[in-house]
Amino acid sequence: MKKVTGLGSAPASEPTAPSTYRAAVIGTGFMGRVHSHAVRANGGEVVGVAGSSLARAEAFSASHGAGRAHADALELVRDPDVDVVHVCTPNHLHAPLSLAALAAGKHVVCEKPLATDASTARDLTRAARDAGLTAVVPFVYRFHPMAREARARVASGSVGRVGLVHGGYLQDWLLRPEEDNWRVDPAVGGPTRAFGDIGSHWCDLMEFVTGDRISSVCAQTSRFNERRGTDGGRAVTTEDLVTLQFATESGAVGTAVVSQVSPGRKNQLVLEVSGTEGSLRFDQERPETLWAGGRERTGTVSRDDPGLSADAARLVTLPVGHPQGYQDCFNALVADTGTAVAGGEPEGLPVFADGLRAAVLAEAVLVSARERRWVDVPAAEDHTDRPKGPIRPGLYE
Ligand code: NAI
Ligand code: SOE
Repeated sequence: MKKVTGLGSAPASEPTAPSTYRAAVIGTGFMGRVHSHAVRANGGEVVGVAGSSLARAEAFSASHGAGRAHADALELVRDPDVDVVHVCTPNHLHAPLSLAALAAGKHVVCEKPLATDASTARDLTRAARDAGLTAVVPFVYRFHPMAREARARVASGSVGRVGLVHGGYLQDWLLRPEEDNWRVDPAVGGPTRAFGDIGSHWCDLMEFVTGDRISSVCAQTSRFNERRGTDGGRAVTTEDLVTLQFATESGAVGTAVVSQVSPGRKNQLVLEVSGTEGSLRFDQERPETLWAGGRERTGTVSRDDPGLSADAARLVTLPVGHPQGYQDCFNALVADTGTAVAGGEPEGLPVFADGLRAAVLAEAVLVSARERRWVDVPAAEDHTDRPKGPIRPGLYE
């Protein structure tokens, strides 16, 4: 496994970076497990864990080797043995826990959505900037080698001028009225569900790959289920699906379909980009290849392509034919977080400014759907912790 790189390599005159990635994990569900694996895969340590109860934290600690179990998440956040706090809780707790971590001088990896409204996401982004700490939001699909390859090909100009971007993010785990989750409740998940939960990933990947930005949106939202839960359930106000039409700053047009109620679709994020010279299609359920279309020649690119870009190649950890996947993306995200903590500038690390961007887009989508009109998307106001590197020049300016 790849080790956290760069840790402990700071010059003697600068604050000493920790020699091990010492993490706190808050939340013991799906993401708590995935983040913990990623920390350990990088040679790091999960020194403590907190959940919704001490019993849950203890059970997680026992099964995942996660150090001390805490009843109080804030006590864990302030533990001097912790350098990086991973916030893996339901959405409404992201902002208070991240702010507490930054106030305690800790680096943060806060799950998406960074906050359930744009104003709070802006406060968090500013707090991270002012504290000078690494502050990451896991838009993790950026870490598939073939997504990076698509980005590099667009940036190199090999697909020409991009004029059309389309695709979607489809799931079915909330198809039936008896299927319920904390994400459905706006007080916990936030006012947008399908878009905030998964549409945000699609938009992040779309802007990351194209280096372009959505400048206006026209959205519709809808629901299959007006009530959810057992015994008649409760009234639902968050959307099951969203259709989105958009325009970009560079003049491209596009569409995206986002659904958590599409039978048979488990976690299908598809992004297709068409330029004047070629098309590219990435499917996160088939992430080992990138479809590359052209008038004269069409085929698939795989991880062992001799022309693979450096940024895609650096994320290849296994020989081709031995599939890499979702957990590998998180392992790479934590590796790059470790590099950033040590003062490095890893390419394409999604930071709080990207979480703010998603929150701004979410508000534009909700306004558009509610008022049944096109809505301009404001440019990102806060570009302090913008991703470094040559691929997205001017994007945050
Ligand atoms: P989950 O429901 O599996 O786990 C949430 C955990 O938070 C539970 O273990 C629960 O006990 C714990 N929790 C609840 N209240 C708490 C409190 N007061 N203090 C500490 N812990 C508390 O949810 P899942 O799927 O792990 O999602 C967590 C977050 O991660 C969400 O914000 C979600 O949007 C995000 N997520 C991101 C993904 C990505 O690809 N970046 C993938 C899946 C989820
Ligand atoms: C559920 O819709 C979920 O786990 C999201 O919360 C994640 O962000 C997405 O990556 C997978 O699906």
